[in-house]
Formats: sequence, structure tokens, C-alpha cells
Amino acid sequence: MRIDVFSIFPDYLEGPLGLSLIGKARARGQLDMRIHDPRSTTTDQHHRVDDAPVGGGAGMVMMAEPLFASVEAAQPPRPLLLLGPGGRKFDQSFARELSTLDGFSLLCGRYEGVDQRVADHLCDGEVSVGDYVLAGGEAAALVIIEAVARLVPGVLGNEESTLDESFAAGLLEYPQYAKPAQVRGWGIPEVLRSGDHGQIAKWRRSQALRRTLAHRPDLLTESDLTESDQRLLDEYPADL
Ligand code: JCQ
Repeated sequence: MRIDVFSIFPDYLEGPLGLSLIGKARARGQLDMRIHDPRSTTTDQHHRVDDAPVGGGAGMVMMAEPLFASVEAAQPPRPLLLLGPGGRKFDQSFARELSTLDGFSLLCGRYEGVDQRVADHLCDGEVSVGDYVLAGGEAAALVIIEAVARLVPGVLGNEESTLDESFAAGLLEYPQYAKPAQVRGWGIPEVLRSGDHGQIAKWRRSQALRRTLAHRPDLLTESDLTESDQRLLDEYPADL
């Protein structure tokens, strides 16, 4: 998969994208990540990438021409998505969609925004990672790249974790424990140490359902609860 990112702060991205899961996938050649700095396409004395808003007002706007020039030079994979709070909300199903493509690209805005002609005539869409305002699109780009990359076959290295996820699709995770059996006087639920994998699976499902009902009921409409899920909830008392 090829992912191109356009940012006037390439150093913000290079660190995280060279590490861990993504860094290793890049080293193995499974991820072709290219980071482009629009400032490097500028030909004026001061390498300007931003200017005052036409019509007046506070702050600076990212100029169109350096962004057009940078994208045209890179010939990035499409869709090219602009990051910003006004875009389509990024979620796990959006991540799954992007993970099926041969590539996509992200354009990071900064300052008070980007010249509207970039959104209208250069980008294919806008994507938001949540209802808050960031100083720039870089942190949002990292969120999207990480969520997508771990779904690309061969990148995670542990395909079981995404399989387990699709079984629990739309539910919060069940509680996890690691040794030792006692930590500062707190134990581990007995069923997990029983060796009975059928019982363990039922307990975990009941916990995932309980947690989701308690903390994220919006993820779980009544119709999503199968009869066996309903029985599990009756069988296992709430201990949250
Ligand atoms: C992304 N949720 C918030 C900030 C303007 C395109 O113009 C702008 C882009 C940004 C950066 O992105 C976000 C964001 N998802 O703030 C201002």
C-alpha cells in the first residue's frame, strides 16, 4: 500500500512513522509511505506557504499554489483527503474501506485553514478524526495511518487479533490480565485461571457486552443483541 502525506512539518510525522508496526512494515516494503513538504516546492525568497486571509481577519491561511505544486509533483495515490474538523467522521468502517485500497493520500492543513480552492479543486474529500480543533492535521494523519495500516494484510503480523476483533465488532474490549495472579492485593477473575476455554469465551463476551451497555450504549442498539447474548447477560451478574 502506498500512503502519501503532505505537511509543512514533515519532522512531526517522520518520527512516529519510522517506529513500531508502521516502521517495520515500511522496512519490509509492505508500506510505501512518502512524506512531502509543500514548502520545498516554493520558489520565492521566503518560501512562503501561508498568507493573511483575503477579506481580513485574524491568523493565516495556507496558500493554494504550494499545495497544488507539491501534489502535482508527487502524483500521489487517490483519494487525496484533506484533514479537518468539517470532514466525514473517521471510524473503524472508514479505516476498513481505506485498507482495501492500493493507496490513498492525506493533506495536513495548519493555521486557520487552507485556501478553499484546495478543498474544491485538488482534494477528493475531507476527513475528521473527531469534534475538536487541532493546530494542524498532522496528529489526525497519524491516527488515520495507524488505524488503516494495522488492517492491511501482513502489516500486523498477528492476523488473529483482527479476526477476534471482527467477532467482537462494535463492542468494547473485554478486560485483560497478565501475571502475576495478585497485584497489590487485587486478583484476577477465577474463570480466566480455570483452563475452561468455553467458559472463558462466554465470560469475555458477557463482559464486552456489559462494558458496551454501560459506557457506549450508542454502539449497541437493542437489535444487535442476539438471544444468546441476552442469555449471557442474564447468566453473568454485572460487576462493573
Ligand atoms: C481533524 N478533527 C479535527 C485545523 C483547519 C483544513 O483546515 C484545517 C485543518 C485543521 C486540522 O485538522 C483538525 C481536525 N479532525 O483540526 C484547522
